[in-house]
Amino acid sequence: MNLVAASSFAGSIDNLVVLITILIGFWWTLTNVMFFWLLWRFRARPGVKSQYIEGHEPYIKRWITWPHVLVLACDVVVIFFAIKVWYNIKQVQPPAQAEIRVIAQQWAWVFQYPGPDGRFDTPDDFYTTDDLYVANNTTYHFELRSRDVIHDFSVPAFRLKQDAVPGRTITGWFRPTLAGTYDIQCAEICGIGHGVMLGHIHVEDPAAYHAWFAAQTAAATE
Ligand SMILES: [Cu+2]
Repeated sequence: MNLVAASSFAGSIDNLVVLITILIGFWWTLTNVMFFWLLWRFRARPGVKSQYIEGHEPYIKRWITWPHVLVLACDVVVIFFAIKVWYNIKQVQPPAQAEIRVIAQQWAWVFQYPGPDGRFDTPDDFYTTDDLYVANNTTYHFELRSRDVIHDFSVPAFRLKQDAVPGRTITGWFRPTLAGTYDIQCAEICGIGHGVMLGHIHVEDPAAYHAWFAAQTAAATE
């Protein structure tokens, strides 16, 4: 697991996780403190008879109702920020500077590069398997496909996860912001080799990437 934040939207997903952790942490702590304090405060003591309380009385019930309302208010806050992040990542696609096709299959990743003409399925296309090379600070659109069953293209360092569904071409985007090599994993059980369906994404500085790209293109069109 690589916890580096290496894409333009990784930070907003992390912020959402932190927000949820803080809200849940607050209620978890409060609930446990309350629970153990009540256990201690009303423990059995000689000569004190226990009361039978149903909890329907308004002065007792409000101890349930008010926290319940406050928790629901926290839910609304989480939903608001979740929709905002979802919209910015999944509903809006910033203009592409480069494109890549990701083809999942049992049990490997095939990456199709459009070549210098920038178009797929032309003679200058080239491919890599399990290793994806991209240029840093470049907005990529990806086309995600599957050759057989449902897979899931997951790049934890980018906070990117997208199902690949046979028969469909699913588009998405990412923008790497930190050079380095990061894991690609399949995040959908896809058969006996699911656990070894591992790849790597190599985020390179644009100059190094373009040199590599030119070499691949020369090899592809020879
Ligand atoms: Cu898979």
